[in-house]
Formats: sequence, C-alpha cells, structure tokens
Amino acid sequence: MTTPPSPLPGLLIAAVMVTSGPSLAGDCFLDPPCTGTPEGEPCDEVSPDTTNGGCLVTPSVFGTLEFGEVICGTNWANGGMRDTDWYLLPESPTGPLWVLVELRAEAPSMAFLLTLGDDGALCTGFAPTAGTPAVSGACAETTELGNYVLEHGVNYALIVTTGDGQTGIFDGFPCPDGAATTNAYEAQVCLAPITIPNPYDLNGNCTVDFGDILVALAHWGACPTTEGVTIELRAEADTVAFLARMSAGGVCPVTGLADGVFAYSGDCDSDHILGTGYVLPPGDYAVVVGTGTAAGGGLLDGFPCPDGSTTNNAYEVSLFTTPVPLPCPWDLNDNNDVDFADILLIIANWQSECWIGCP
Ligand SMILES: [Ca+2]
Ligand SMILES: [Ca+2]
Ligand SMILES: [Ca+2]
Ligand SMILES: [Ca+2]
Repeated sequence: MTTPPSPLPGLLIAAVMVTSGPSLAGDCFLDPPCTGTPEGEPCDEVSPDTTNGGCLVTPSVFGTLEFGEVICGTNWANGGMRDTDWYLLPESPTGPLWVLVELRAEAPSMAFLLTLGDDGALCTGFAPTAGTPAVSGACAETTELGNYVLEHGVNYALIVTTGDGQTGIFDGFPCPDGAATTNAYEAQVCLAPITIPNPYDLNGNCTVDFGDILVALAHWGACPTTEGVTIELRAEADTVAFLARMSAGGVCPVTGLADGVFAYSGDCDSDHILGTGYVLPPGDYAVVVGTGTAAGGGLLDGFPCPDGSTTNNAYEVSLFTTPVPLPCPWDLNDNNDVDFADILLIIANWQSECWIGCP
C-alpha cells in the first residue's frame, strides 16, 4: 500500500508517527481508495458477527490474511456496539520476525495483533501481542504504523476495529449511506518492511539537516544535461530510422541498438515522430532507415517501388544534437533548477527522517 516514491508525507522511522496523505476535510473517503482483497462483510451493523467476529462469537470465525496482502474492509461503532474484524495470519517463518501493520481508515480505527491459543483451541487464552497497534484517525488524517515481533510456531490474528489505539470506540460511527463516508479501511501486515529514502535527505543519512543544504548548494543552478542525438525523418512510405551500434571501426556486425526512441514517419509525413534521447557512449554507430510501423515493427509488404505518379517512396533523414536531462535529485520542486525554492523545501522537511512501509 505504500509504493515508493509516492509522497507518503512524513512516515517517520524513528517516531513511527505518520502525517499521512491528503487530509480529507468534509466528506470522508480513503484517498486513494483501497485496492486489495475485499473483507467479505458488509457494513450492516448485524450482530452476532458471523463473518469474522473471531473469538467474540461462538463458534469462532476468522477471515484470513497473507503477509503482504492488502485487505479492504469496513467497520462501524454505534449504540454501544462496534464491528471487530479478525484475520488469522499464516504461520510465521522461522523467527523471531519483525512485521509492520499498516492501516488507513475512514472511521477512527486501530489494528493490532492478538496471540491465539494452539491450533486446536485458537480462542483459548488469546491475549494482546506485545507491540504497537496501528492507529488511523478519522478519514486517515493521521496514521501511526504498528510493529510487532512474531515467533515461529505461534498463532496470531490481526484485529481491526474502531478505537483510538488505547481504548475502543463504541458509538458515533454508524454504517453510512455512502454519501459522506463508506467506513472503509485498508489494512495489511507485511514482513520485511522497507526503508524508503526521504527525497529531502540529499546526503543519504536519513535525516534532513544542514548537510542536505550543503549538497544543494554544491549543485546550485541549472540541472545538468548531456548531449543527445535526435533523428529527424520525413518519409512517404511508412518508415522508421534508428541508430545501430557497430563493431569497432564502424564495421559489421551490428552489436545492438543504441538506447533511444526511434523516429517514424509515414503516410507522406502526416504522423512524423522524431527519434530522440540517444545518448551515445563512445563507439561507432550507423543510422538505419527501413520500412516500419509507428510501433517500431518492420514492414515487409505494401510499399512496392512506385511508378512515380503517386509517390516516389522518398525519405529525408538528418541527425542533430539536443540536450538530454540528467538525473537531478537536488531539484526538489522539479523546475530544472537547483534554487532557493529547493532550500525552502529542505527547511520545510527539517529533521524528517527516512520513511518505512510495506514493500
Ligand atoms: Ca468489518
Ligand atoms: Ca466484523
Ligand atoms: Ca541528510
Ligand atoms: Ca528547483
């Protein structure tokens, strides 16, 4: 659910506090919406919960969740009752093993792990697993990640329910009519959480600090470019032109195609596409021109040599150089300039650390 390098603003590794994505004022919907495995329980305020009420119903009933699987569910709290969703986790690999719980929710919600009984009696003596619950504020305005250490050979369940991380919430979040909120949540438990680089941490020490300002100053000014080759092609027949890498001395055989975009022209130039972005390592290259399609495929039929009355199958090809941008990680606002605006962004993210998320 956390796919770098999307902003994930402020998932802090140290404090584990997260200032999550878009703040949802007014109507309350997960943004972006949850995409994953549906929970399979409607938001219907029906009790007893025979879908995934876990050990709170008899007989006990669980949903299931693989490590790394994203579950899309709903919950509610109304009239002194609340929905609880219990998901059995698969057996942990040989551990101990650190896992991360991620939760985004529209109603204020928490997700935490319970340690269950042995296989024959999962609900015998179940108890909270030592660790930090994941908490999501209403409308996912803030999210706190949870983390746990799991032991091999122990049964665990993920619980998602309304609450603030410390106590449950049993009122105030009835099942909605869908107009203002859907009471949706998104949860997952992942193995091997990853550290996501912080783009404002220019020197890679996982803290945004004065060292990053020095790095920006060292790259001050226009973002770097290199010289690239562009092919211009105009043709009467459907034609492509590209660069082939030749053997040393410019002789055959061809050893590959140069990296870049082929040029295409056809139908008397009505859909002329420049070939750009060839940044050529030292070597010998040949321009290759042949009949081909706009998708880059070859064309072996349909364009016989003409009688001169309707077409000559002529083409015109030329090469010129153009600047090609090089990576510019110091330009934080993408204006192709390392400038004062980038310094301000570093300051705005001062002392933020690297982010952590599920792979
Ligand atoms: Ca539910
Ligand atoms: Ca439920
Ligand atoms: Ca830094
Ligand atoms: Ca900039």
